Amino acid sequence: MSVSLVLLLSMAVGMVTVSPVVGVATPTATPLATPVATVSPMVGVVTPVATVSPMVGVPTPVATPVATPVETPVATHVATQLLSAMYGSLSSPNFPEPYPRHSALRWNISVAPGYRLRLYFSHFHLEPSYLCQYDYVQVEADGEVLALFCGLDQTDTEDVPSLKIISSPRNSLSVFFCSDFSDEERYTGFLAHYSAEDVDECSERSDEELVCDHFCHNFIGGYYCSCRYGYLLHSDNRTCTVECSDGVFRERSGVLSSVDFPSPYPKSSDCSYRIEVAPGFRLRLQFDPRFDVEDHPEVLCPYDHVKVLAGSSEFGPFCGDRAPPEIQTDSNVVTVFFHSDNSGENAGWSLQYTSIGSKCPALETPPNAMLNPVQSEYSFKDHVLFTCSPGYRLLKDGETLDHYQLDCQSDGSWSSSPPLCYKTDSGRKRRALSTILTNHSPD
Ligand SMILES: [Ca+2]
Ligand SMILES: [Ca+2]
Ligand SMILES: [Ca+2]
Repeated sequence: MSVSLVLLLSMAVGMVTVSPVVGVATPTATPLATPVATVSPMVGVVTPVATVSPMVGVPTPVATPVATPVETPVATHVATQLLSAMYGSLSSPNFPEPYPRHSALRWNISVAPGYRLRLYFSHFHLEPSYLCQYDYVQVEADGEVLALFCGLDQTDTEDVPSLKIISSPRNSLSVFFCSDFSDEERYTGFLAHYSAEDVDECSERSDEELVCDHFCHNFIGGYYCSCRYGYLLHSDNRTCTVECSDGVFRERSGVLSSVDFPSPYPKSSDCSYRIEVAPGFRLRLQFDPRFDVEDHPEVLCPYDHVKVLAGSSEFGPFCGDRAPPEIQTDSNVVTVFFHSDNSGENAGWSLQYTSIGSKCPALETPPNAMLNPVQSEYSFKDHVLFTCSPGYRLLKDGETLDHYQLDCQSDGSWSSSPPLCYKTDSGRKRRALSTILTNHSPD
């Protein structure tokens, strides 16, 4: 029986022919089956992994072939059957009669995605052997061995299926049956049944992520997702996104935040918030300390981020759990961009914006003049009224005036240059009227 082991090992190490290992070249080394069923198809069909893995547990496999093979092995052709029905059965050759020696059969079962396969054996009667070296049934899925069975009863080294149900992780399953050269006893083989069953994707989560962002609906053969009111299902059919890019903030100050702040913000969303105040004002942004935007320990904001665009200046990207510092822009138009990817639960951000006018340069008080109001600094929309000390009158652009107003303009410049005060002369003819105007002028 070790000859079959030699055969399998020789296949595992990639040897194409059997005879050099066996050392007994006889005519019967040629396959007895159809000429097509030569050694090569066997080597080609039985993948090295599948062949080697049941052998892994064999102690000192190299030493075993030393036992002189008495019988000549016959290379076996692996007959492969493809099964795609939603249910069915499979059995050893000649079942319920004893199975022949030198058999190798494979059933590849595959159904539509959204199903998994259940397999169980209603009859199992194979030649027993230590670690199932001789005759065995191996169940595989996605290249992994799910089970290796042989024998009649469960032992320390042999596993029988009994009433066990084998479930495939996905929608395919492969069963491999192999019998070696010896059949000194009669074994009736096996009968197995399989059926496809729905995968409940909604209750089975993968990769720590919910299958659906909001609501999951299972159905036979698949599932679908839906979103809470106010959200839209993203084109990934999984995450729920929002419309968040319309509307312009025009008030001089205000608050804006990520959707649902401080509840987790929507996934797969690209939001832009535009703030637009009158020209001459400069916007200042102050983030709420409760800042929480998904980040990465090494890469700068690869998932979600906030960015601020103000004129030609860009601030950010910002992410993490620390609020960005106050942002003073030079612009009256600011756009706040917020991008979120398709995973994670983070509280988001909120910010308060204020606008301050452009500052005008400090004013020097001309001799004998008075300013009202007197401030340490003046900004857009501030006004300053000039008057002259008693006995003096204003002269501006060749005109004599009682007072003169300067406006701090949107671009941070004064509307004109300051006027001058000059001492009144002896124009007595107009004095009475001038005095009234100068001293009592209410405007
Ligand atoms: Ca056997
Ligand atoms: Ca389903
Ligand atoms: Ca995220």
